[in-house]
Amino acid sequence: VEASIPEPQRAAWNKYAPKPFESAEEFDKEAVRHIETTLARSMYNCDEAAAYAGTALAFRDRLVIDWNKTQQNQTFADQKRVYYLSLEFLMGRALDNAMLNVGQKETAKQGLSDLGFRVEDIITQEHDAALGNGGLGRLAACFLDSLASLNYPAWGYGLRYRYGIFKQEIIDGYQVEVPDYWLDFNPWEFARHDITVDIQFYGYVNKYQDDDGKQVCSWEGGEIVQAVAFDVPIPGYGTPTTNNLRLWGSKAASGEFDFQKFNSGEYESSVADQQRAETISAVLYPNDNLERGKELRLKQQYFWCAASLYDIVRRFKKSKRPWKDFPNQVAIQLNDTHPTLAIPELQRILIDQEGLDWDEAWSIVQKTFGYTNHTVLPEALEKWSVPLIQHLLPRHLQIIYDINLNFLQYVERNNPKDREMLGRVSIIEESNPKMVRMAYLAVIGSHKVNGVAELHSDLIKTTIFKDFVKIYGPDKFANVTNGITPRRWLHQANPRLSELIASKLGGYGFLKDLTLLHKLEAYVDDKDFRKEFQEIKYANKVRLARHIKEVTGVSVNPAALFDIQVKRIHEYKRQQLNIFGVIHRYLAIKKMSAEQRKKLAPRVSIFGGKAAPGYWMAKTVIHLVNEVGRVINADKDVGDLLKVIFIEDYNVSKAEIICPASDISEHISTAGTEASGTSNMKFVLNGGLIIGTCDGANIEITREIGENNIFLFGNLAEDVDELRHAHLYGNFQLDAELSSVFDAIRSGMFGDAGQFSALVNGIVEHGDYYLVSDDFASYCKTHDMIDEAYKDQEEWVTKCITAVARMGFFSSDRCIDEYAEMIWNVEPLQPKVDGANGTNG
Ligand code: 8GP
Repeated sequence: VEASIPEPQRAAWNKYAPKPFESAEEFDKEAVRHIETTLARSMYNCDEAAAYAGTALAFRDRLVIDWNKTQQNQTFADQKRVYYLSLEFLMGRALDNAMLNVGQKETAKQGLSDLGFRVEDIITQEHDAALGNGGLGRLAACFLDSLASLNYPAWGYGLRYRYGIFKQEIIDGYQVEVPDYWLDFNPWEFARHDITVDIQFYGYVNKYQDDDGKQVCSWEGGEIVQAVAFDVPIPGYGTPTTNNLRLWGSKAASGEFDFQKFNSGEYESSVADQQRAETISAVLYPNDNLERGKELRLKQQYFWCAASLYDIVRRFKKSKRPWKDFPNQVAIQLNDTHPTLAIPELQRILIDQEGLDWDEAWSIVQKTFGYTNHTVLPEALEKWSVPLIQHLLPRHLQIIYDINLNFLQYVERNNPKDREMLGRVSIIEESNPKMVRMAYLAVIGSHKVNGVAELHSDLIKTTIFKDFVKIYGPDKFANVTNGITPRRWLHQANPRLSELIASKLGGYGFLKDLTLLHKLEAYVDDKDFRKEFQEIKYANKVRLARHIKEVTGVSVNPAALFDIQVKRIHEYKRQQLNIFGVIHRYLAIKKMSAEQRKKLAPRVSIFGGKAAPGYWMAKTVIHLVNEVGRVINADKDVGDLLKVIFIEDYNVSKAEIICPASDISEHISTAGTEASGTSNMKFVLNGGLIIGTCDGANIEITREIGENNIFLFGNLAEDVDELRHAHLYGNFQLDAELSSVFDAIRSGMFGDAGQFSALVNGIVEHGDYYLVSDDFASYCKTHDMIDEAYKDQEEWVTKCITAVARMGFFSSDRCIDEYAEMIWNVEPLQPKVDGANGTNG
C-alpha cells in the first residue's frame, strides 16, 4: 500500500499506461524498438534470432499488461485460489502459444513480413522450455493453459532448473546426453529479486515451554539457502486472464555469514558456498517413472515446497482472516508425491510458528491438499530414508512420526481385528534403514486422491492404496481422466486442420469447448471435406518427412503408412515389442514374392524418445532400433516397403510436428502399467488412428470413439498376474514367430548380437516381466489388420474423421473443471474488461 502512486498523480500515470498493440504497424513499432534499444541491434545487424527476440519481447509486453491486471483483479476479488505444485512443467515454446492465445498471430505474421521475415522461421528460433521428463510434466503444462483459459485464479509453483531435460544425440546408434542450458535468453521469465524466501536445512530441534507453559518446538541452526522467485506469465486462450507460474531459483543466502568468511580471507570458500546453494535448482532429474533417492533431489523437493508454502501463507495472512478460513482460500494440488513434504511443512508452520494446536492445524492441512497419483509402478513410488530426513529436516521427521502415530491410532480404533494392517499402512516402512513412504503420507494428508484414467484410478484402489480405501472409505478416492489442451495440440500443431474444422463448425468455438467437435460427424460423408482432411494429413506427413530427411538423411515416402511411437523409452511402454514386430515384418518381406510385395502397403516405422541416462535396458532398445534401421534402410531389395527411423531428441516442439503426421501411433504398454498416456489423445485428435493395449486412457478413448475406430490387442490387466506366474514356473512356450525374430538378432543380422542379449534373455530366460511374448502374436496380427484396413482409404478416412469428432472428452479444460468442482471447490473469476484490456480470439 505504501508503494502506490498517490491519487492526484494517477491521472498522469494512466495517461502513459502501456496499451497492447492491435495492428501489424503497431506490432512492428514495438518489435523494432525492442531490437534497437533492448537488444542494441540495428537493421544492419538483425538475424532471425534477433527478430525472434524482438517479437517475443513485443508479445511479452502484451502479456504483462494482462498479467498485471489479472493479478490485481484476483487480489481484489480475494476468492479461493488453486496452487498447482509440480516439480515438472514441460512447457515447450511460448511465442507461438502467446500469439495464438492473445489472437494476434496474423498481426505478427503481417508485421514480420513487412520487416522481411517469415513468422514460421521466427517461431522456430525459440529454445524449448523443457523442465520436465514426459507425461507428468506435459500434463502440468496443459493444465496451466486450461486454468488460464477457463479464468481460474491459479498459480503454478515449480523449480527454475538451469538445465532442463538433457538433449539427446544419437551417435553410432547410441544415445548420448548433452546438457540443456536453456537460459541464455529467456524473455518469458521475470526475476523477482525482491521476492525471496530463506530456506533452512539441517540443524536441530529445540523443545521448550513458552510463557503460557505450553510445549513448543523450534527448528534451529543448520544452514540457509535463499529461494528467489522467477515469474512466467501464462496467457489464457481468448481471454485476458493471464496467470502466474512461479519458479524458484536457489542462491546462497546473503548475509553477514558470507562477509565474515570473506573478511577472514576465506573468499574461495564463500564462493564455494554460493555454488553449493545454486546446485539445488541446477538440474532436473532425468528419470521418468523411477525414483533414485538422491539427497540433492530431496533438497530440491523441500526447497521448493517450503518456498511455495511460505509464499502462499504470506498471501493468505495479508487477508487477516482466521486460520480456519485457510482451506476456503487455498487449494493445493500435489502433482504426484514429489511435493509431499508440503504436508508436514504446513503442519510445522501452523503449530510451531503460528501457535495452533495439533488437531486444529491438521484439519486445515487435510482440507487444503489434494494428491494426484500418476503411476502404480513400484520402482516409481518415492521412499526416503529416515536417517536422511532426520539429518536434513529434523523437525519434519518428528512431525511425520506424529502424523503416523495419530493415524495408526485411528486405524487401530477402527480396525481392531486387523493388527497386521498397522504394519502395512504405516508411513514408516520397518526396513533397514527405515523408510518414509511418501505416497502414504500424501494420502493421509489430503482430502482427495485421484488417479488419471478410469482403469488406473480403479487399480490404485485395489493395489497400492487398498488398505486406505478400507480405512477412509471409497469416497476419498476419485478419478480425473487426463486431457490435453486443444490450443497447442490442435490449433498450434495442426493449423490447417483447425482451420478446416472451424470452417465447418462456424468458428473456433471448439477450441474452448472441444465437445463441439461432435458436429463434424455430419461431414463424414462430405466429399470435399474428406478430400481436404486427407490432403492435410498428407501435407503433415510431407512436413515430417522433410524433418526426417534433414536430421537423419533418410528419405521416406509420405504416401507410406506412417507408424509412430514417440514417448519416453521404458520397458513397460514396450518399444521392444514394436521393434521386434518391425524385424518380424522385415523377415516376412524378405520371403515375399514380387506379387505379394505389390499388395503390401509401404510403411515407415518411426520411433522417438529419451532413455534415462542410467537406464541401460532402455538404451539398449534405442541402440537396437537404430541398428535395425541401419540394416533395413540400406536394403535395396526392400526399398520403400519398410523404413525404420529414430528421431533424435524427442521434445514438445518435435511432438508438434510428429503428432499431426501419423496414420497409426502405438500405445502398447503392458496392460495395467500406463496410468493414462496423453500422446494417445494428441494423435487421435490430429486424425491418426491408434494401435493400443487395453490400458490407461486407451480404454476411454475406445469407449468414446467406438471400437471400430481403434486397433486394440493383447492381454488384459486382470490377467497379468497369472501370466507372469506362468512364465516364472516354466509353464510357457515361446511364440514361434518371436523365436525367429530372436534368431535373426542372434545371427548378428543387426550387428554384434551380444549387445542385445540382455534384451532377448529378459524375455526368454528371466520371466518376461512385461509380457512381450504373450502379446506378440496378437500384436502382429493386429498390424496385419492395419495393413488391410489402410488399403481401403475411403473406410480409413471415415474412421479418422469419426474419431476426431468424438474426441471432445479429452480436453484438459474438462479435467480442470472436474478438479475444480470435485477437489478444489473453486470458481472461475471473470476478467475485468475495460476497453484497453480487450484481447480478441
Ligand atoms: C505419467 C504416466 O506414466 C502417464 O501414463 C500419464 O499419462 C502421465 O503421468 C500424466 O498423468 N507418470 C509419470 O510420469 C510418473 O509417474 N512419474 C514419476 C512420479 C514417478
